[in-house]
Amino acid sequence: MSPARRGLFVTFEGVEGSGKTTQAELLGQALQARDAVVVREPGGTELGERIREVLLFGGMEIDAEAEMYLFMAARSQLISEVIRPGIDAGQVVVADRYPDSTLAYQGGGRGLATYWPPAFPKPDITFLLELPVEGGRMRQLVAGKKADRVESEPSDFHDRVASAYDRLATDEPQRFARMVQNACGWSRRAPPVMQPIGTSSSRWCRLNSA
Ligand code: Z5A
Repeated sequence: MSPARRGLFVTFEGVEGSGKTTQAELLGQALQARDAVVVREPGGTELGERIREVLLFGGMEIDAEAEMYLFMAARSQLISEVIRPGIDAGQVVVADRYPDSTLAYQGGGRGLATYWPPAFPKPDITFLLELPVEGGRMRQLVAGKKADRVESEPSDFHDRVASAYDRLATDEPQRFARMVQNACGWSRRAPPVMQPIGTSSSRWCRLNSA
């Protein structure tokens, strides 16, 4: 992280259809006064958009390691063209997916040994939209969205992706804000509450506070 850094870097993560694009755009609009820039992955640059086309809709077999490095190559270009200059210029940069996606999909989903390259800046905050896998898939069906190459993977792949996200958020609670959806919209998942002994009606607590 450069010492000249003045902006804010926010990322959205989650399984397909969880609402990342919707929320990233809404946040970008709400922060227009801070000259917010919203980017998506893979994509956001000419090179990145071409890699996106190859990775998601190219219709070819792609080796799992090659896939991982293509996602990283698109990201590297996005960082150098948009993310780092934006942060250094004091902008709010909002990214719809970032390296956590590679850790979850290629690491968790495909079982590859992957990593966060040290040169890739860390976000100030990462919103993890925790919608069940089936819920996200249903939304995509309702919206009539054509499944891309990764979305077409079987449901156990997407379950492993969701588990990997869970581990990532557990490992870095300072960076991740885990968001759950209820009738009123998205809200932050409350941390586990430690109840003082004696205030609980459970048998275990009553026995232990006696
Ligand atoms: N991938 C990877 O494997 N490794 C990587 O490193 C990276 C990506 C970066 C492309 O991602 C694929 O690449 C993706 C992961 C993989 N494949 N999968 N799975 P993408 O970001 O382009 O696509 P996506 O994440 O799978 O799906 P998406 O279409 O972008 O979904 P989303 O952004 O999470 O949701 P959305 O577009 O905002 O909303 C989906 C629908 O739900 C839409 O019709 C909305 O109107 C609706 N919606 C949104 N919010 C709500 C609420 N609150 N209530 C009801 N309906 C809602």
